[in-house]
Amino acid sequence: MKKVLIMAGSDTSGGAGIQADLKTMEELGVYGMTALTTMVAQNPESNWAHDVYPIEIDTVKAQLRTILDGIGVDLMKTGMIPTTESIQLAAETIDKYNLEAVVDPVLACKGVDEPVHPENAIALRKILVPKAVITTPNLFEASQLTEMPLLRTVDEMKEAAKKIHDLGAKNVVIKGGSDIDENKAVDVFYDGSELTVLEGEVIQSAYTHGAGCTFASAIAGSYVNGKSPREAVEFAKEFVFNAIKGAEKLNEYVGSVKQYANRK
Ligand code: PXL
Repeated sequence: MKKVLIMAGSDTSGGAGIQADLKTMEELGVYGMTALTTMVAQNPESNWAHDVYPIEIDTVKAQLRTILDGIGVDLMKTGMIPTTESIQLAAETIDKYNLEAVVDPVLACKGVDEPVHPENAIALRKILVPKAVITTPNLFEASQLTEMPLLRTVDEMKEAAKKIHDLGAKNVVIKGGSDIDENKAVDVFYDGSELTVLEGEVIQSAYTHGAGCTFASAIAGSYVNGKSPREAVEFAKEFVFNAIKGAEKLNEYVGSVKQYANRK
């Protein structure tokens, strides 16, 4: 059984964050352990606004100690890390334990196109993304990491993937979703030698909360189980497609993807 350290935030509504990570890894037969960095609570009285409650750094360190000194892991996966201090801690942890890390450079929850904390974009760019074995930015995060305007074309995605690789990330997949072409789900993958455009079917669903976390965790889970980075990305694309296909509405604001829709 492969073991993964998930260093990420809790999505109280259950759809994204460590909840999505653990559900995804369970489907892949991977044992996930969590170092919680922050809690996100959504406010039903204010249009489901996302309020972020960072966890004290010593508490994060205590969780990392349990997982790394107490048990040990085969891979690390990062999600929402709310402060530059905790981003620094993630990077130091990778070095100290000589870990491979799948880095999902979460900067804001879905639908936000301004960084809530611009200093976090800089810290991810300078400190954490350079250490990734695979990193999975969406269009907004890729533009923040590269200091490019919001990406709008496949050519811009390719340029950004090369720039993010130049930062140090060994493999980069930029998630275009349906924002590049409304008829196709377009992602760009770059491993330092070959640029690949991955196209999939688009599902029109208003309830896709948690798709990004699920995608990165499916990459992490299949990579730690032995697939190459490129195979892991292709696997994850299909996994998240099925999860979105099975998505369900939870309330008037949000729904959730369904990882177990992948069960045979
Ligand atoms: O989807 C990004 C995301 C990541 N992590 C946590 C979240 C969200 C969005 O809601 O709450 C904890």
